[in-house]
Amino acid sequence: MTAYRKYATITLASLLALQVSVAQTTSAAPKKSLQYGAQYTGKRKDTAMAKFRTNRFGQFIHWGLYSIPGGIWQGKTYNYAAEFLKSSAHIPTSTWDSLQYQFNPTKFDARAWAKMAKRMGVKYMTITTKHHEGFCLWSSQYTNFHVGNTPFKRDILQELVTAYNAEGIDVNFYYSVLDWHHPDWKYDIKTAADQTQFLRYLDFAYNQLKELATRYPTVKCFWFDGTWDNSIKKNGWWTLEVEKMLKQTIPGVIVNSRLRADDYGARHRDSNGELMGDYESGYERRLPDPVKDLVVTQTDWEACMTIPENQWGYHKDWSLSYVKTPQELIEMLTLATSLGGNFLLNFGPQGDGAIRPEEQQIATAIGDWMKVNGEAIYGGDYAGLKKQDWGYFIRQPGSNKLYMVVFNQPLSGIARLQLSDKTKLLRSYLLEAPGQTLRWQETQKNQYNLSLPVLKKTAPYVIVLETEQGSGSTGNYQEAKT
Ligand code: FHN
Repeated sequence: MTAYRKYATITLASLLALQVSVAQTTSAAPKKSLQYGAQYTGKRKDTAMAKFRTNRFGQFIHWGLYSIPGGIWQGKTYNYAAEFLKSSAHIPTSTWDSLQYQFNPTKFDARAWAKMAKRMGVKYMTITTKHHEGFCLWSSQYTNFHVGNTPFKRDILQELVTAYNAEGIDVNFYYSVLDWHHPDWKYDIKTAADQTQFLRYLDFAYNQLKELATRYPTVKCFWFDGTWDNSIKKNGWWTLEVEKMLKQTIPGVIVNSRLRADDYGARHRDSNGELMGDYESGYERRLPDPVKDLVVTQTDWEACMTIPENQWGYHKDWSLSYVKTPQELIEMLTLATSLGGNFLLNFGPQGDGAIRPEEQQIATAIGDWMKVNGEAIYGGDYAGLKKQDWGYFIRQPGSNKLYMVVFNQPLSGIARLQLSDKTKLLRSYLLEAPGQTLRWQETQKNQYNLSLPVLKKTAPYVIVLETEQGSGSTGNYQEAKT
């Protein structure tokens, strides 16, 4: 028996008795004693996590056999996520898997992808090493269903890791535990035979993950997905063993919240409400509410986003849904930063390895903005100030600078700033024109009216507030008597 599997002999009775439901945790409820719950609380304080946190902006890449048909099968267009075409079009596994022999992305150029990503301003990239279809972008020794057994043959993961790292961009690995190809995958566990079979799959996945961590030691994070089925919820022990193995193999490596299931099948947060994994990765195609969701500031988190409404893999026809503009995506990145989170923007390369023109144009537009304004984003964090209509406050920890990213220019030309106590405004200027200082007037205690520049802007702009901490307001302001 694989040594790590000391927990695997949990009795079938306990498996079947497991009520796979997320226990509603209230603060009044006594803490449950958990074997597979959160291993720590709060934010990691180490340098590897600090780097992930200050990166703020990442590129997600979904690339696999699904990129070849691009959402169209036997002449019919399927308006659902292209990486789900196998199920949308009810394609038999044997037919789908034969796409392996068509995989020959002659236009794939890892260095060109990395240069585009650098130009866009991302600091990390997360690549689908294996998506739900089970096809591996590396020559895994644990399956034949991989890039080595295609006309292309080359080690795509190695080329991407080398090219992106050469551009100073960290590489993270997405890994789908859900695997449509593997004969031992199970969606649920109903019998002892089910568990015996599923343990064979869990060994396979464990070995693949150890292979990835050993073969590509510069990888910074494992981004798990496809762990929502009961079969995983009933094997929470395995999820903890995987996390421990990865962190022993690559000290400092980061694991997202989608891997773990606790003793009761709770995911993301354990049955005591504590986050499992190193950051919350449940914000998918949505962002937290800047006012209601301040709980996000208690842990690290990341929102992942598609450019069309719901296409992760390449879809040939983007006219089927709304496609977000660079400005909308810049606002999402800014919002995430203002709440102390990361933003992971998805690209779906074509089956031939080229990046579609629409994605290249978006990458360039965002990169143009980041070149001027990235200082506000990289390392930016929640400022602890009330959300304002004109846009977002961002704090740079360790500096006396506050950033205002203005999306909605007030008609009054004035931005009313309520800074925190003991914060005095010293100077304000446009980030893109530091010599252009802005006028302001203190109107109330720690409250300032800032005169905004009259700008004919078609893109958001950033104002820098240089402050002095520790000194309060200068004026003697009469507190209202009510
Ligand atoms: O089913 C997958 C989907 O294809 C995509 O990979 C996203 C990315 O977060 N995750 C799952 C849907 O939640």
